[in-house]
Amino acid sequence: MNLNRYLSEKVEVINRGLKELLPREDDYPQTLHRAMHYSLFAGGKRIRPVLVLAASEAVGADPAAALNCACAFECIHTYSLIHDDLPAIDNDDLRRGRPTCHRAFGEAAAILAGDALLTVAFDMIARTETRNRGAIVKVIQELAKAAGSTGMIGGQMVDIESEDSDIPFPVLEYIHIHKTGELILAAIRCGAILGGASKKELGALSRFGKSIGLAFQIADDILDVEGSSDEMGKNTGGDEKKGKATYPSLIGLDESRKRASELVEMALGSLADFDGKADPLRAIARYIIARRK
Ligand code: GRG
Repeated sequence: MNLNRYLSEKVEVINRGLKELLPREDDYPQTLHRAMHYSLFAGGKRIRPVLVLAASEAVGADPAAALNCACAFECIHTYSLIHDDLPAIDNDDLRRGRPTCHRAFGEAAAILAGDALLTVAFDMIARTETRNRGAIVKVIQELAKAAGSTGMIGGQMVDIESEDSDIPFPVLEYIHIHKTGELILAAIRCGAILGGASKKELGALSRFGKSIGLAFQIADDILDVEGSSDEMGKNTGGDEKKGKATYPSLIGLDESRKRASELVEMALGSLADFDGKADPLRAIARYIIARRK
């Protein structure tokens, strides 16, 4: 399958969905809505929403029913980037190839734009047109848990508390799984749930999601060492400067690459019982460690 074509088709659908579901840029209060649009439409890869749609397809469903949910994942991801870049956290100037939200709009507007993106995400899911309201409640629960204190925010907290200290490997793994892995896993689970996955399919897709979620953050650590700031659209080398524990800093670059490849192989193994409809998921898993941005 042609992954580039698949990704660009899906990104177009997702961007159209986001524009329809979000308040417009010129809606009052304009500063807030402009800041939300500025960060959302800055050219992110849209991996999480694409995973929602691809998981739905893998279980044989029409991905259109999962579009609102896909857009919600991108809103939550973008909010996390805006807040992560703030002076109180990473204090970064560049994101997705342009000045960070707080550099462009000021710190207060950036905090509020992040808050508003987090909130609107749940509204988007609630607005899904479906008779299966049970699935909607389940998806809201999955997303809230993955984004909250026992998921992404929890991982971020431990990450911040671990700066400039020698942490043991299990703590590093906790950070990666929670800060990044949980949202990726939830994107896949939510797409599958909305697509009507059986218990067995959901179990296999969850194993797939856990493996690629961790592989994604290991690849991100490697790219922070080896990637170019131009391609990444953000300043690389920041982990070392900030004294962050990463896979390369704890186990070295070669071992990190090996671990990421093993995780992708494990992910592909989890899809053994799926037919060609899971090919986009297979291709995304391989892309996660091959990407340059
Ligand atoms: C509430 C103040 C406050 C802060 C929260 C939740 C949070 C801060 C941060 C989340 C943690 C985070 C940013 C993890 C990094 C995950 C990661 C690898 C991001 C990059 O994702 P890509 O490569 O980026 O998918 P694009 O730009 O392509 O979407």
